[in-house]
Amino acid sequence: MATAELRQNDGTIAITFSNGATGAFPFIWLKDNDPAGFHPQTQERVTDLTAIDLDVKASAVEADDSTLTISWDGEDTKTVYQLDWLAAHVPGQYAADPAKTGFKHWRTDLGADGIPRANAKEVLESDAALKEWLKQTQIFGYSIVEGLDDNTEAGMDVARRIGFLRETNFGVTFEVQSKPNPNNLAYTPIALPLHTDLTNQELPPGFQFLHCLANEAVGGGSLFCDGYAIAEDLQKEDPEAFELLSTVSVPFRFHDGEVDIRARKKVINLDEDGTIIEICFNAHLADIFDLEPTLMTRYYRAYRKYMAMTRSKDYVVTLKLKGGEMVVFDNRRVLHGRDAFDPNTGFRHLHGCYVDRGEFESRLRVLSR
Ligand code: AKG
Repeated sequence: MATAELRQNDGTIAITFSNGATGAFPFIWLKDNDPAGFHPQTQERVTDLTAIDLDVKASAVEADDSTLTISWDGEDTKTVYQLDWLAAHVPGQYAADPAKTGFKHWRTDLGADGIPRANAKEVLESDAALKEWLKQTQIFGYSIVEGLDDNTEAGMDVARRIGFLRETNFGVTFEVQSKPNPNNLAYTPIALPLHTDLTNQELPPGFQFLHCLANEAVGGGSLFCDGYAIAEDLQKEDPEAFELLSTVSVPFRFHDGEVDIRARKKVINLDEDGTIIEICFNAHLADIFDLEPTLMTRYYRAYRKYMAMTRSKDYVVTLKLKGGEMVVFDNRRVLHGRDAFDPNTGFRHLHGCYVDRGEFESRLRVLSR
């Protein structure tokens, strides 16, 4: 049986739930979350917060096995809350989120053999397989789907199992192959050092899908590293470099005959708790740095250090994708690159698309219902 105590001095109701857990619920929060204030069909909040007095006061409270009933000062109506719902939303504690799987930061200890793998047919046909694959991809930041049919729709169909595709100036899907008149270094045969894509975008795409249709040329191996693991190690080894990369933004730009897309980004992005939540690193898209000279020199040292770490054998996992395999990775965490290849020795063709983190996480939540 839960117990509830009215605390007029700090404007809260203190609840001790039947399992011993406790929580303090501010009056204004309780009013804002009155169950009657949510649309019965859409579950969206329809309460108008400005219609509630900021100093609203509860005058009495009563708990039984499953509900908490509040009487409000100066009002005739009472509000009834489910205790289970209150227990799941204790202020100061993040509500459980099935999309937040946690991350395993990896270095070369994981190796190419340690990359999570999934079968395309299973992911297409089974929600359980889809969920497990998404979880592993989220935890490690990358995975390989194998057994794809030999056509450009096959990988995109797997991506659409998650959600809609993120369109960019390169299209809804894109062909990574050596092309005449390329507008992007990916469409040449030259080596691409480790990078995250489209750091010049206001919101760089979340998950990237590269379906290998052919990889017959000499060269063309793939490289990956965990940008979070590198940032974590940098923080320990070189706090000044970490501080600069996580507080100073620099300009990124992509421009061709059609577009001129620019954004300022920090290389290492943290949430309000200091947890690493995003890496933006792309030497090809880095625009002309415009920092004040003293800061510029310090920044270059930090930026170059992160770059050097992305080249270190301590972090880089290499593999050569085979036809029928698709690598999937969190583009805002895992850096990718490739070795140069010789297009005269064979055909190389990857078909790509993106799905943003929001769609990915939403699918994980819906599959966890
Ligand atoms: C990209 O499309 O951003 C690439 O880095 C291409 C990767 C590859 O060709 O393996």
